[in-house]
Amino acid sequence: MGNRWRTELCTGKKRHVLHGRYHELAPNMVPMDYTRNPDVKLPMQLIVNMPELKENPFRERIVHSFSEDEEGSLSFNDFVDMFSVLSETAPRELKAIYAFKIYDFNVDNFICKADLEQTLNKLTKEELTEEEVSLVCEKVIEEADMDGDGKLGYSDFENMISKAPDFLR
Ligand SMILES: [Ca+2]
Ligand SMILES: [Ca+2]
Repeated sequence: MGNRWRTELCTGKKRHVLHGRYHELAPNMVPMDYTRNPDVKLPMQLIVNMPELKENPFRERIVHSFSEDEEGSLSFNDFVDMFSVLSETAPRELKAIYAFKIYDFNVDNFICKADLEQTLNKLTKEELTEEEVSLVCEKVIEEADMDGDGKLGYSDFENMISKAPDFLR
């Protein structure tokens, strides 16, 4: 993702507050002076324990979606991106792009039945039986899969969330 929306969504004061919080997570690693844009990344484990994420069943997927490495660690800019997209004022389209990344568990740019099953299991805290989950996911794919390849590409996904906006929360 480019920097355009980053600077639009998160400037000045907000960015300063986020820097304070980023610093707080690892005072020994994160310098207070960020004018030289130091090459610092904080491990996912520190970030998923923040109050905003701690209770979120998708916390690890969320952090991963904003990370540029395999481990899910976040630079300060990644961190700012994450809070910008999570904020209520983020554009819907941006939220949709990241929701797609978050639900794409095996990172193949499609949401297939297995991705949906993992999503649903997290959302329902495994209150449904395996069979029920399987049925619901089949149904969702059947209804949203516009090009009939049996899985959801991004445009199928957009179509699905326009009917079931809950997927964006
Ligand atoms: Ca996938
Ligand atoms: Ca499809």
